[in-house]
Amino acid sequence: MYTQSFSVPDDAEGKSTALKAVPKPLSENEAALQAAFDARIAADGRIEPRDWMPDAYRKTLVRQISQHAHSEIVGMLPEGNWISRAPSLKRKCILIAKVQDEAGHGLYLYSAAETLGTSRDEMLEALHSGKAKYSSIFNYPALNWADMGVIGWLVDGAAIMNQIPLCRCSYGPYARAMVRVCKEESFHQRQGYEALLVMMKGSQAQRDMVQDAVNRTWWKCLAMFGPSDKDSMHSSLGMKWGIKRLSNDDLRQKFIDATVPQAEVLGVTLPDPDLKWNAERGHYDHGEIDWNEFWQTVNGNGPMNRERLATRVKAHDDGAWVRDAAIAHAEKQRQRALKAA
Ligand code: FAQ
Repeated sequence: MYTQSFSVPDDAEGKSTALKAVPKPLSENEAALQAAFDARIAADGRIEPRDWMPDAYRKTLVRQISQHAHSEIVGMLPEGNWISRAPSLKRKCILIAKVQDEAGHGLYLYSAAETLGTSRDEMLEALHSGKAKYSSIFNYPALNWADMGVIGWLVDGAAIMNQIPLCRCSYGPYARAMVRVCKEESFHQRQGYEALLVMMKGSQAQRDMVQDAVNRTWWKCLAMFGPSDKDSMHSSLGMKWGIKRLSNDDLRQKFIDATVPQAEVLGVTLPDPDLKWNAERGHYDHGEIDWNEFWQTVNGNGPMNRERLATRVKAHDDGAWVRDAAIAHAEKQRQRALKAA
């Protein structure tokens, strides 16, 4: 349903514009480095960890990649809760594999952020103290088994739509991590859709469960793409630097256009009375997202924010012995290697 063949025009607006504001005058050497950076970005080249980069570019990447990593590992929690209640061995195996994949995505992303000079401990401390953000979608409860299918279909579907353009992000380690993540997310999306197709062929109670999960999740998924373009404070620099390739609203629209026909095949109703095909625009029109609720959730006051953070902190604390053991093992191996040398 979603593929990595999606491409972004090479003449994306504003991409070749050089950095506008520089806080203090640059030395001759810094000016040359800045010019080389600007030229690389303008030519759609990749920036690698050892390359010089402006502080603001580094900071933006650390912010976005670490938030993305946090979303992957907090995103394990709603599905992790359902592993013990999966309705069959097959569904349990699939769910375990999916949740494990999300941990792997977190790992690739933390590693990508580490290449920018931020330690894993610093990032986790920011998450656990509530300073760092993670995707709003994971602050809502998963109430029935159909939520597992809907998370795959809609949440992973929205995540892929946002992540495919990131495969062409200007920062090499982030772009490369995204290629693998998107391949795995594609499996996640398909398994969710397939689980829902099976439920929709089952009893009326199963169909009602699917519709209920769709009703609760649809609007939250649309909000995953972030505030509308006029309120998105980071978009213009993100686009200029080739980190973001498409705007929040454009990605949201692409997701809606791709998802409506899938909902029709599935036989569910998307809970938006204003959702209508607009032949003139060549897109679906849709209703307004409740931005007040979105910001409440982003700022820590959604239905599950406190519980998700408490569970994450407990998991981290409970895992201290594993980290200690891994460090002790690595030290033992280092000593052995030293002795043998
Ligand atoms: N939730 O100026 P913008 C997944 C914040 S992965 C919370 O538009 P930007 C896999 C934003 O950070 C899902 N906060 O910001 C999975 C900023 O706050 P700050 C995660 C949000 O960066 C599936 C402020 O609002 N994906 O689901 C949200 O240009 C199933 C202003 O926003 C990524 O992270 C939100 N929804 O655009 C796992 C993709 N939206 O930092 C398990 C990478 C915005 O100033 C199960 N990230 N904010 O404090 C991005 O593409 C971008 O960062 C955006 C936001 C598009 C999310």
